[in-house]
Amino acid sequence: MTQTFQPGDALIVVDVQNDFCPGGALPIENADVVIPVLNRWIADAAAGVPVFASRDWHPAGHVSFAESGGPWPPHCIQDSEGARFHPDLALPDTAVIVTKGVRFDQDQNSAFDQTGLDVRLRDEGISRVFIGGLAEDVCVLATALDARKKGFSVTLIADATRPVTPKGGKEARKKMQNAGITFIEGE
Ligand code: VGL
Ligand code: ZN
Repeated sequence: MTQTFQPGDALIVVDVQNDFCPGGALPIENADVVIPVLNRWIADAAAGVPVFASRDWHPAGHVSFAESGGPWPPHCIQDSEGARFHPDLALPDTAVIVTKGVRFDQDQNSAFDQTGLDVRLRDEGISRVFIGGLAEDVCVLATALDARKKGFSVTLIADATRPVTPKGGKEARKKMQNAGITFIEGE
């Protein structure tokens, strides 16, 4: 690790769910590569740094699905196998689950979008968040930008995230850089 946690930090693991991994409904290339990296950060957080894990959790026929005019194939349908966290992700029992994408009328890419996560983090005295997970150009991007907007310091764990497309990943990094987000490698 090039950097370790300090008091006031939290780890946010974004949408490491079966459907975003190889073999899933919306697979991201090399998505599973992020898991061992995240597991090292999760282990490091055991010293007392809270871990938050967001999950995409859509009702059947969600507005973001192609069948409803949205951009994505059906994925992360509530209670389905594809919506489960990847079995290799070593989330602690104390991990706080942040559920999003449940609205019938709009998508929620950010873990901060109408979840109250910012309030929860402030209540816990958190001022800096480390973010990794899937996908870099969709939900990780939206979550990281929102975290900045809410006033948190944000560090992206660069080798703990993968984009849907390489081009999207490049653009996402630019946007995050412009927003004052710091990038580090996970190991
Ligand atoms: C996501 C596409 C659709 C993500 C969620 O978690 O990045 N991507 N829904
Ligand atoms: Zn989704």
